[in-house]
Amino acid sequence: MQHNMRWFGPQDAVNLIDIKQAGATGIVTALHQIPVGEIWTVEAIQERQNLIKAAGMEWTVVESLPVHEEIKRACGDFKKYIENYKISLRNLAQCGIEVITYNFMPILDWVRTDHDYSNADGSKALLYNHIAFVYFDIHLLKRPNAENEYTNEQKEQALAFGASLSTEEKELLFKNVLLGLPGSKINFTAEQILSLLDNYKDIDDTKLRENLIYFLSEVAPVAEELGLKLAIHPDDPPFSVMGLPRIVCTEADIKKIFEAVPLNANGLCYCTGSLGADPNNDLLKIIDDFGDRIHFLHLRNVIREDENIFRESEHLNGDNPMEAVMEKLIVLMNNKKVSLPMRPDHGFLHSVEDGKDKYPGYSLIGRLKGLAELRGLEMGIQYTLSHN
Ligand code: CS2
Ligand code: MN
Repeated sequence: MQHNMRWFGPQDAVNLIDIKQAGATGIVTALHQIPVGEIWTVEAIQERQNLIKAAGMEWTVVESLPVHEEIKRACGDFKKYIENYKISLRNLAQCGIEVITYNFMPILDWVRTDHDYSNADGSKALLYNHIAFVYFDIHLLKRPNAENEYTNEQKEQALAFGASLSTEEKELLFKNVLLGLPGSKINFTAEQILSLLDNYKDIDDTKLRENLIYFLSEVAPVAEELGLKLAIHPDDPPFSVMGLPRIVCTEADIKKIFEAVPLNANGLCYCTGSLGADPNNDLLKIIDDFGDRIHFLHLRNVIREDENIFRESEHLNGDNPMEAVMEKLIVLMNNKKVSLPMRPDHGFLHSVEDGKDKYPGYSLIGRLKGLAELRGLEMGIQYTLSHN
């Protein structure tokens, strides 16, 4: 397994040297400064690559080469953006970067209602509470139609939840949900999000899937020819939010995507945290069924408190069977004689870094701990397997 950490680039408060000292050999990053849809030039890629090389590591995975909203909606200049995407892929291949992560979630990336959930030891974690989300959707965002999409019980619970919040807590909830895209620190405003949501009013799951398949039928052959591996990130949370279509939530969703464009380059970012938030997803079966198409690993854990709440937990302590996942991944890699890139995904915010300017989920210490634990688990399993 190849050990990586995400770095948001020169604007990241975490330095490359700290990532190196945390034990990572590879960096997962993106050119966040380039507007979505524009071409990543060889010069811009090499500039970032050189920074990483100078710190003694390698840029192993792109996360993400983002997909323009017009591609997701198949409208406007989407054909031009797909051509740009292909050029960026060619440029990345020219620079020797092989794994490209992306997602096909409309408008937002991951959604949490609480970015500062306090664990018993005082460290902080990201949490999603569906009742808080319902309150946000109906009473704070006031999305037209939201009322009709929830059950009476959910609406009552949401009202009671809202009544328990102070004005500041309501503002924080609003801000947490409408966090900008990874690498950006700009939150969406209500006006912005409502107008973006309106763009999706005629796009259901079937249509969004068609648009993804069209995109993949264009870019996956190019990736295949260039020896690149595309890795779609599952939706997080793995269900619809704000009435938006969602198409990468379950094993059945992944199967449809793989069958529609049957090329190895059309692969998965196996994110145990995102998939594991849905108890119906069998993480082990997904490896059994799609092992060949898993090109990148996001290893993290969640605790599903009840049907409404999940929160991020210690990497080896939660509802995901991490030991079994790790063993299966090692067997897969040993059989295929490959070393897949992995990163610990999110980590806790420990007190020592609290108050410092961090991207939520991307503190250094929390991820360092996750990486160290995962490496230890990997080494132990590898040792046991090779001595049996
Ligand atoms: C990441 C995602 O921070 C995270 O949870 O796993 O934001 C991921 O980078 C994107 O969805 C991939 O396109
Ligand atoms: Mn992930």
